[in-house]
Amino acid sequence: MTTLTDYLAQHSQSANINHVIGDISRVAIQINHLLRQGALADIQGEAGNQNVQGEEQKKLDVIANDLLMDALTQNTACAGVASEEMDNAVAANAGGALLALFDPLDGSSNIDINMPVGTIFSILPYNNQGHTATDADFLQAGTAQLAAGYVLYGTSTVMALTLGNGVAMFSLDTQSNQFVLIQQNISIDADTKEYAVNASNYRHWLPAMQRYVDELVAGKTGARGKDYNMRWVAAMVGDVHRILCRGGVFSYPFDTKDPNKAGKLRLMYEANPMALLIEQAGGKATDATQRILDITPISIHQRVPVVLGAKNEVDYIKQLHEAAQ
Ligand code: AFP
Repeated sequence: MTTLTDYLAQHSQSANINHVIGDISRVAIQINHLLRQGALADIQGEAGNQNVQGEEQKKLDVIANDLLMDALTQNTACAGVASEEMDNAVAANAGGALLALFDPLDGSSNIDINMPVGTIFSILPYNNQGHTATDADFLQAGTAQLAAGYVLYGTSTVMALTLGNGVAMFSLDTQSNQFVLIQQNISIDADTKEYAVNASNYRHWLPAMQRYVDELVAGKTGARGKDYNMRWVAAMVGDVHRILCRGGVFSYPFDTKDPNKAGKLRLMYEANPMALLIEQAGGKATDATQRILDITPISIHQRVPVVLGAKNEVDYIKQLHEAAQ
């Protein structure tokens, strides 16, 4: 049996990264416990306030955020912490070598209906050691990430982790309260017959995305010549996990619903960590035309269209978008 601690000791060169991932895993175990208690732990329902994105916060969004913030701001390796739920990054230990970013509870509309939710995290180097970290220190492209992953609270609780050299998966052993390695060197097939997209936004998409989904819906009778299946978890963690397990393509594409938003998902603590995991498993992650990991961020809460998963399918979507330009 290889625990997460054993795996980090064997595969990571950095005690700082191990320290941060260790704290994230301990908080994930606490969040898991609260989720399993459900209504009995008074974690369901609205918190009664909005986050910086103007979204209603759920009680568990706030609780999960506070638990991660408390742990990571006290972590000596962390110079700063940024979260979906906080307007600005929070400075931690100026001597720290790392910055941590997270979405404490992805898919929070799933909490009250007993569906999967997750925690997403990204770890960046801190290049200004000795000084108090600010938002500007976080504005590094996804290629700079030193580690990234998620914890999926599903039928079992699973962590997917990359240290930039492949993807490993760990399952939470609720007897010993430890994450235990279940799979390494995860690899996504280049082709797929399964896609994930919220088709209720169809009328707001670009013609290239509409054409792509039209072709999938046409199945054997259309240009792609094969039938496709569709799945939508409404928590990106769940959809990305399915892709790491059995392949597929996921998109939250550009839409014109709100002209101020380039897409729904957040670059720095949703798209970037997922893009690193997907690439490390042999897949691709783009905004439809450009590699997600190459995007230079201009704000910690910036949004980005996302197309990720099976390499050939992501390339095909890119071709359709480029042909339409
Ligand atoms: P939250 O950030 O509110 O938890 O939303 C989850 C999410 O950002 C992403 O995880 C899902 O893929 C997507 O939203 C679901 O969005 P729809 O509401 O369009 O189904």
